[in-house]
This record gives sequence, structure tokens and C-alpha cells, in this order.
Amino acid sequence: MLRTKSGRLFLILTLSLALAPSLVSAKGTKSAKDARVYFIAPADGETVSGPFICRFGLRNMGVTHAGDDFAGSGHHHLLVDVDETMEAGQPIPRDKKHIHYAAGETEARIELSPGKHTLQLVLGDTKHLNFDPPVVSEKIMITVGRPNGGEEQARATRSTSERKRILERAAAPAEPQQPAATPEMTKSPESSDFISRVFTGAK
Ligand SMILES: [Cu+2]
Repeated sequence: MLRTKSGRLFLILTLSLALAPSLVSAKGTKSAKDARVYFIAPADGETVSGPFICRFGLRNMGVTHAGDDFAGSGHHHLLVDVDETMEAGQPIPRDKKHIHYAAGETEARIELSPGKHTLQLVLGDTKHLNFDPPVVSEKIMITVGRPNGGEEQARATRSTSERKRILERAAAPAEPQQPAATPEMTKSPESSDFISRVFTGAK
């Protein structure tokens, strides 16, 4: 095993881990000193109704696209109702509860079911890994109320169906007009009768 390059590397790595664990502290991409991620909105304890805009704040580091490897930069992740804590260098899961903003977004429109929810922000590195040390916001709690826009929604639906009806009405007369023009083009029984009378001289 030791004859191979990877074998030797493995031994060195194992020995260094065993002999000097304090020296092997880097578990992921180094975050900037004093880096801080926080919510600009919503506020902790806020009650929102329906969809809301979530604004992400970041200090002492920059926001960039996932895949961009600029030092001291990363992209935001919104954690919804997540209780587990992530270790430094750990990949940030990709599911409904871990939303990646890989295009460097600094705000997002969020829609959650009515009730209480926790929100937390995590900055991830170019490969969606947690920084070392992690750049994680405080966990905030929000309440999503029943949207009071229910009536507004109904009105919007009503006006849409109304508009549809008007359009249908406007379009409807156009069709019968087409066949209405057709009888003029074709000879009626009377007109052909008249022609035959002219030619035969009958009255
Ligand atoms: Cu990500």
C-alpha cells in the first residue's frame, strides 16, 4: 500500500491527524474574520400575511454566484424550520428546507404555510459547503397569518373571469358573420328561377 503515492499520502494524513489534531483545524473554506450574516427583514417575532420579502444582510464578506471562487465571498442559504446545526465544511443540503441562492440573490419572496416558522441564514462557499468557521445568522421566529388578501384574491378572480367573458362576447359575433356572407355568394332558388325564366321567356 505504501508503495503507491496515494498510500503514502494516506499514511501522512493519518499520522498528522493522530499526532497533531490541533494543527488540522481547517475543515472548509476560511470565512472572513468578523463575518456576520443577518436578517434585514422580516424581524424576529414579526407576523406576516401571505408571501413576504426576505432580505439578507452580510457584513465583512461579499455575495457572489455559486461557482465563483473569490476569497471572502459566498452565497446565501435560507433555512426554514431546520433544527440541526451544520459543521464547518459540511455540505448544505438541497431540499425544501434549505434554499440556495446560487445566483447571488440578496432577497427573496417567500411563501410559507400559516403558523409559526423559524428562519436562519447560512453563507455557503463556492461548492455549497459551510464556511470555517460557519457564517450563520441568529434563528428568527415568524408567524404567517391567514392572508387578509382573500377578498382581494376573489375580486381578482372575478375580474379575470369577467374579462374572459367580455372577450368571448367580443369574439362570438365574428363567427356567424362568416356564414352570413355565404348565402349572398350562392344563388338562391329564386334567382336561378328568374334566370331560367329569362332564357325560356316564361313569365
Ligand atoms: Cu448553495
